[in-house]
Amino acid sequence: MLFKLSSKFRTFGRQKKESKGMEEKHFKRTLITTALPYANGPVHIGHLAGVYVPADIYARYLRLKGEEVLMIGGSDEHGVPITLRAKKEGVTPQDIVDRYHGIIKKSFEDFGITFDIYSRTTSKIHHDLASQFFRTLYDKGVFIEKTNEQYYDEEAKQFLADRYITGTCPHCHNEHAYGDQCEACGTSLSPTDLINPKSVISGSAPVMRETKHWYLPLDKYEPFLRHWILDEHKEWKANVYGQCKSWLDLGLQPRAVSRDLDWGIPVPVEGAEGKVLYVWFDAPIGYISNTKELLPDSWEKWWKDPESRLVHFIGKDNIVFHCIVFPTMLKAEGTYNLPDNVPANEFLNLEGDKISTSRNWAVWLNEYLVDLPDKQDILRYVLTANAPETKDNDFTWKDFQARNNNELVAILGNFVNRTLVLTGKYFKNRVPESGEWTDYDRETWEEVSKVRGNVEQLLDTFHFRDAQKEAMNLARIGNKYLADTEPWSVAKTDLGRVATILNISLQITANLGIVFEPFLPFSMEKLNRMLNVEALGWNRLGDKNLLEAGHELGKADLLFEKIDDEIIERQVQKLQDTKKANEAENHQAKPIREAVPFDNFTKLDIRVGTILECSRVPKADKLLQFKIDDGLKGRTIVSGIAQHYAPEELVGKQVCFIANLEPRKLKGIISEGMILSAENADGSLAVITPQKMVKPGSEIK
Ligand code: B3M
Ligand code: ZN
Repeated sequence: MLFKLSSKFRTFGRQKKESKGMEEKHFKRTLITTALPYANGPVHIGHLAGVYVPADIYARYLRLKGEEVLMIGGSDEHGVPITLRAKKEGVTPQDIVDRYHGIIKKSFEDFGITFDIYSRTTSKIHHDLASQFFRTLYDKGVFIEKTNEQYYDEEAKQFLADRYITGTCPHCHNEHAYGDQCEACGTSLSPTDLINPKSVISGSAPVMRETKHWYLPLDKYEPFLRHWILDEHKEWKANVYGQCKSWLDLGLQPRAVSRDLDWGIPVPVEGAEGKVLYVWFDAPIGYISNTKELLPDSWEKWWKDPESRLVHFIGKDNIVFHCIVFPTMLKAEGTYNLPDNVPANEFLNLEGDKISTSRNWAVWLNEYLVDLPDKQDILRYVLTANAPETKDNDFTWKDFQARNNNELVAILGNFVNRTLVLTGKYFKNRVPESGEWTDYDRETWEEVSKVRGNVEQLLDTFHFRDAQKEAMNLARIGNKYLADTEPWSVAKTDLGRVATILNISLQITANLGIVFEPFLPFSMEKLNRMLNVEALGWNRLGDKNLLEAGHELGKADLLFEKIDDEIIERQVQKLQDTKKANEAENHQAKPIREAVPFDNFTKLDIRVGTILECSRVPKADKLLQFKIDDGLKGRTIVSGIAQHYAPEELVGKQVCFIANLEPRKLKGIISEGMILSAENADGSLAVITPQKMVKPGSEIK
């Protein structure tokens, strides 16, 4: 492949000015890596939108063009969050990663993410390679060794990683802040900032103790990084370039690449017992290990040959590690290529809120496919149409429905369907022979033939949403062509002309099958079956003779179906239930009201009574009517608890009631008092009963 840097700059703002004088680079092959998700939970739409769908579109596009491509993925199985989760569940970290690695891998397969390998960082190949990588840098004298003081749990006899310490946030006084961050106010913290620090393991107050670690001296590499990124990679996305620039402008500090932890890759030097490589040191090496696992004999050419191009797909929170830390490691090692591009995305929110694993605020990929089976492409489409490429974006179920119904069904599906149905009707399902083209036909084809260049330019510069829009534009051109030429009316007088119109429409349809393959692989496979063709390569995109006259088509079927309100409402309800459950969990008791004199209390006559009868009040869905044995002549009370109890549940139970409230008329019934109940966080009510049976009429004091 000939990859011309200068040609990409022509259209895109910032790069354009600064492209002068830059050399053209020639690459033979592209190595695509995707961030390794932590194996401590399933993957959700945020992962898919930010990393895996764009990477997959890109990989499929390059493969369709016949280029040499590898797409490398895997699970990140080290790090503190995994050990914390294991501890919480009372299982081993290995149990956790085994469980989620399987779930994550399957979700990616189900969504058609075409990894050449999806492996894991607990593999032996990875442990060996990461260990060797550290040792090479160590032997070269790259690291600084430093001893400093860190929190230590004397009961558990171990040093505490930042996440293993909780305490009060010095900024907002949230009592459950972590040693690295307060999730209530979002401030980054270090463990020593916490007021009243506590160990998550034993609950005891940690003490300071000396410990030795190895540091990567990022500061020494700053001049190299400044030049390599700020001068040589001005074509990087503005959000990525900008974040790198602000890190560099703040000045880089040495970063510890080891941790005191018993889960991870042991630090391979003497005197490092109980220490492992920091997860962010080993994880990116996972890209290399997984390539090596896939291609034991030829992996090096993908990583070291200057004609191999490295592209990292990641989310914005990983930018510093992929643009600054990992390149420094690679540079220090000395034999590897540096990334050519890092097209990081911003974040996807869900219905206006930040996606969160711990709050269960997400659309989980495995659950999506249970609720909406076979609808992978719709999600791929919506996530690309709404991709957080330049800023955070929001996923809503309403938008999901609208994009399916108004775009996939009404534009793409509709054009394909009309074309195939008309061909079935007028030409027995065979591609009709085209007659002479009119000026309008030629104009239409001119529009069609622009699509390829536009899509390519957008994909080459990682503008996936616009590229997909441009692909959809081809279906729009098709719809307009059918609407303008009206083959159904022309059929009454000139079947020869209809043949030309449908030939052109079918060629557009076959072109759609090519241009949409990277975006909607499942549906395009279906379309190819309907056209009775094998997948056509990218290089034929724009060809007006993809389908030969006389070629018999397959069976026409709907490419996409409308999604009803009901299905969307169910998904929205699911999220509302989550929100309610979260609110109930976070519910804080209301503050106590103003103090009252003791007399005010003694004025109230609160008694215990036994329920003799209970029935619903007609035409009042909240009210129950009670007959209560109050130890005297008995009384009637009406109470608004019908949504929380069935009448028969309560008969025979004892309740507490205010006996001297002035009687009130409710729905025509005189209520002589009020039954006491407690309101739960979720709004449900529980009537108050004495802890043991007492004589009806007993006073509450
Ligand atoms: N596991 C963090 C994340 O999932 C981390 C990425 C590693 S990429 C080498 O966001
Ligand atoms: Zn705080």
